[in-house]
Amino acid sequence: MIGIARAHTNIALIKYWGKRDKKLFLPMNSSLSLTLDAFYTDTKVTFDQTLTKDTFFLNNKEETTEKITPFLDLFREKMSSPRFAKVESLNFVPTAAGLASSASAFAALAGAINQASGLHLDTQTLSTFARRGSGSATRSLYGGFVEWNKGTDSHNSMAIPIDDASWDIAMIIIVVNQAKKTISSRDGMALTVQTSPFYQAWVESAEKDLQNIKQAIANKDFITLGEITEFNGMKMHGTMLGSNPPFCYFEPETIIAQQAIRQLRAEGIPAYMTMDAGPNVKVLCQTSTIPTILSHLETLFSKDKLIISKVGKAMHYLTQDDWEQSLQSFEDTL
Ligand code: 2P0
Repeated sequence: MIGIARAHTNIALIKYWGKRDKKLFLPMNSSLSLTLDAFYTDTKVTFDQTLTKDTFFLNNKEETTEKITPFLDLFREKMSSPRFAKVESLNFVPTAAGLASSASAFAALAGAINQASGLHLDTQTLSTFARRGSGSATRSLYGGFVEWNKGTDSHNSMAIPIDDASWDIAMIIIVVNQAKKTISSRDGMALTVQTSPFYQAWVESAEKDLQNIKQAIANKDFITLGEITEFNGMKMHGTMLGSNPPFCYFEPETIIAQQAIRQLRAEGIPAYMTMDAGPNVKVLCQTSTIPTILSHLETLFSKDKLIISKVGKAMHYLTQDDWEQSLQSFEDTL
């Protein structure tokens, strides 16, 4: 009863910001993301009848199972002979990237449990389980452009693969600050839903953005894709400025990065930005323009603050040999 899976992280182009059901992780609006190749989590799950409790090792270090055990329970409810599990995870999302890893973490965990349990859930059903660990994990079950349809209930609030994004799409992450954020996205979105007078307008506008971005993807229209991405991300941050008390994730260097992207566009380079619950700036661009964009950004940021990612694949299962290799490459990065 062993399962091993890899899932990549994702960056939302149409953001998820607000829950209509906190327990079931049902979102207020549907969202859409790009799965990234550069950042992923490998997870091995072993159900073992000799264990007397769950255990969890993250990057070879034992951690609390307070988030893992309730997640395992969702699957154990369906298993004919539920057992405790040993969970081992290797996070290839460098702390230096300043990116949250909960999306790849819960998508990989869902995959590994699925294989170890023998439940053989299909990928869409699995995405509804990943959602219960962290909303953004819903989208990390698939590669390329992925929609998280908000659905009407817990069974159909799920991921839908939209396009494999194999048309010159890439992302550059500008690392402004890698420190842990002071307001978690979970708390930030809850405060926004409760207090921001802009929130209802956000929900309505995000649904329109989603329809428009899906059309742009269908047309492989990079400019429209980028314009909607930037418009949607900025609106999400606008709802936070209208919260009570107001809050903002931008830092001075966030603004410098934003100005650099606008400057690139003024020079005719198509590059568009999006920011999440933190100060880092993610630049949606075309693979072919990466050298030009980098040479401009390197005048403002050191090279180690600029991380390039191509498009990532769907969650997939790994062999024991793959796992040994992951352990080795993790050791090598230390
Ligand atoms: C997103 N974010 O769509 C949005 C945009 C951050 C800003 O999903 O409470 O860690 O675990 O469901 O998924 C980050 O929030 O929150 C997030 P929970 P999650 O990517």
